[in-house]
Amino acid sequence: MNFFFKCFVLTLCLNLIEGAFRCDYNYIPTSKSWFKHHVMPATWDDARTTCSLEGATLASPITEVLELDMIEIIEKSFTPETEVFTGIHASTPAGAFHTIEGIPFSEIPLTWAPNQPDNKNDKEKCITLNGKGEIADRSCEEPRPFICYSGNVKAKPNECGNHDPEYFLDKRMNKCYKLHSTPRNFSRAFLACSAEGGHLAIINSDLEAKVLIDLFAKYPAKDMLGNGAYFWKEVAFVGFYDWGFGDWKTIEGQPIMEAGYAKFKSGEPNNSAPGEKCGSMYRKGELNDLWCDRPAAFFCEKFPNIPAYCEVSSKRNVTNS
Ligand SMILES: *[C@@H]1O[C@H](CO)[C@@H](O)[C@H](O)[C@H]1NC(C)=O
Ligand SMILES: *[C@@H]1O[C@H](CO)[C@@H](O)[C@H](O)[C@H]1NC(C)=O
Ligand SMILES: *[C@@H]1O[C@H](CO)[C@@H](O)[C@H](O)[C@H]1NC(C)=O
Ligand SMILES: [Ca+2]
Ligand SMILES: [Ca+2]
Ligand SMILES: [Ca+2]
Repeated sequence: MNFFFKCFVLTLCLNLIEGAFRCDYNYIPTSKSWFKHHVMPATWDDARTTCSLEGATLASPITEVLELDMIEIIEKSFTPETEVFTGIHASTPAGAFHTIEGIPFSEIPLTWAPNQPDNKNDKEKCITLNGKGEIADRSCEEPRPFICYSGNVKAKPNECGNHDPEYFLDKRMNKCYKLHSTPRNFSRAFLACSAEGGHLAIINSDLEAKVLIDLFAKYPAKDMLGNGAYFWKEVAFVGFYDWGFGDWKTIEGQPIMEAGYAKFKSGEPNNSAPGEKCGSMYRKGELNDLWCDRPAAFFCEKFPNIPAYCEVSSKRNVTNS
């Protein structure tokens, strides 16, 4: 009788998904986090923005494991002396030093570099970390390399390959689109779309113009936050600009006529003072020239599978007895 109650010991080897994130990030098992180092130096605000648009956060050494991972990345990718921006800053109206996640400085175990902090010229509101594990207070405006980080995300990406509910897959074009209703100037709009794995939308057909018109209609002016005197809500940047004197080409250098859509509103382009060189679209789909340095809403376009998503799995033994 005992025989039937004898235990079976069965060891199964299971592949468990530990997490998934965009493939341009590397997974480091010690902190169970995803990292990407940006070699091109940027101001602190641009670094913070870039990480955020990539769906991540400007990395701060908030725990010892995270700090060790950051140090290793700095040593491998830069030099031990290189200082990267961390997410620790005092550049907001709130003043006191804290991480982007809101963790106060006093709760993070850190070692200052020699002679730091000195708040030189009362202008050093951002904290850097070097490959020796030392931090320093530095100007937020002086460009530096930086590291973006994401904790372990297990949720499956949406059909546009990210976790941004504002991106939607248009079945007619088989492309993903987003209207950014937080205004940016043209260069920052360009940056935002590429950080998301796409580009400023290039209108290649009447049908694609219709897709953008429909999307614009979902964002009535009254629902867009911001003072109308600074943020004109009837137009949004798209991917073309004036490469010379009225040489309207897409951001990829193709004349807009050849790209497939060149319907300017009557009276446009009018090169309104002090000069308009950047491409935008009115709510009804007609094109317009717009001031590059003034913030406006903007359209991004991307392939659903870019950036690619990578899964990491670990082997675990499950014992049944
Ligand atoms: C010229 O274009 C600007 C926007 O780009 C617009 O505000 C202005 O009304 C236009 N002027 C005329 C005369 O159409
Ligand atoms: C665009 O905006 C950023 C900050 O958001 C600013 O640093 C940059 O100088 C602006 N560019 C232009 C051409 O105005
Ligand atoms: C699982 O079992 C195999 C074979 O018995 C062993 O080699 C491996 O180290 C085990 N892995 C874990 C995570 O326990
Ligand atoms: Ca300093
Ligand atoms: Ca297109
Ligand atoms: Ca104009």
